[in-house]
Amino acid sequence: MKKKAYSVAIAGATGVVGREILNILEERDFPVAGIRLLASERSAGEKIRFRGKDEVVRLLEKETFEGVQIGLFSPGASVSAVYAPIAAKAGCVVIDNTSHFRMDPDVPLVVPEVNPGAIAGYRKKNIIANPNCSTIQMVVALKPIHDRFRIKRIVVSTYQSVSGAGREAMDELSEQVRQIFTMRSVEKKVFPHQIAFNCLPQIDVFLDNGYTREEMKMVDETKKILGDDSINITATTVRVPVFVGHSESVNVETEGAITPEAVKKVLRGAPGVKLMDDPKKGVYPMPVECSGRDEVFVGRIRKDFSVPNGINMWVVSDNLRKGAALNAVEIAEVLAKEYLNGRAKHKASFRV
Ligand code: NAP
Ligand code: 3JN
Repeated sequence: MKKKAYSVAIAGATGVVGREILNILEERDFPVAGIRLLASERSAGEKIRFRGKDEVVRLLEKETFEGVQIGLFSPGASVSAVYAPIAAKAGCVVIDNTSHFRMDPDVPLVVPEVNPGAIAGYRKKNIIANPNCSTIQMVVALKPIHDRFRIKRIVVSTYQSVSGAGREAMDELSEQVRQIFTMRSVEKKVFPHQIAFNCLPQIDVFLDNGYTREEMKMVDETKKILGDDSINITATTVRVPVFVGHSESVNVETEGAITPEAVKKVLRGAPGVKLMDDPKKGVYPMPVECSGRDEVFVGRIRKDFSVPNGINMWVVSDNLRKGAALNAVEIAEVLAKEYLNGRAKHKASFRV
């Protein structure tokens, strides 16, 4: 039987997340009947290649979503706040990569390996939220551990690459390295301090409680995705001079007795997880090896001797793929297969 195909819009198509979404739609042969690439007036008129054809980037406007069935959004939180409801009202199911709708009780926050059933809740607002990249990779690794040993407390520290902050942040790291090697003064536009050869213990703005917004996103989103408000979580998020791939040191304390061997056994067959754990042979996950890959890599699994039931581990994933674009496309795949198949409000009204 021929696969049903969908008209798809990408809002923020020229950004690092938008471009990765296009790559992944092609790679996974997502059934696209027609594609609409949307951005601001800065990029309108540019061309981006999709499936061997140059597609013109159009201005994101209120009228853009007529006849669109699935909208993959990454134009920034304030832009999604305005345009996602407009698209949703026009009958388009929006999968939004920004933080704007994540904690809305009427919007599901989904990682397909963890809570695919939550997708059904999209019907309330026609919007599904994609979690923050640091949250996604952590919950993919922790869900099987929570199911088996029941997590009481999580202490996480992140080492986040500059691509998490977008196109201009990547350019800033390259430029600062060049400036330093050519003895010029370092210019800063995106990050509050020099990022080249440095680590910044600040991602996003500081809140009144002393944490950054990125840290509180990890706390709040993890509870919502795991459906468990009782887990105690504390996070420290740090920007490091790596281009792609976020790393996390994750400490968990569990109700049930836990050993490194039992954790490895649980993670070995877990969806979306790849064990990379032979430290004496120098085998553990690192961003240079994990970027460009789809899995969440876990290594350095060891006992936390400071508590009766504790484990330490090291979790690495490609923040642009599983942390953003891939997770969004995987949500679209479940949505298309299990919810829209033959039941989308619109028939695809434009074709590539
Ligand atoms: P980026 O590389 O800076 O790209 C931003 C994109 O948004 C560009 O396509 C830009 O278009 C577009 N845009 C900006 N203002 C717009 C407007 N007024 N109307 C229409 N399009 C507009 O950033 P990125 O890394 O792709 O991230 C974009 C957003 O995705 C972030 O702000 C964040 O909310 C979300 N994000 C989520 C995760 C996650 O953890 N899941 C990770 C990274 C990012 P122009 O080319 O016209 O400027
Ligand atoms: O910095 C990172 O590594 C991830 C950043 C994600 C991000 C960047 C700007 C705005 C977000 C996000 O996804 O939470 C947002 C936002 O939508 O608030």
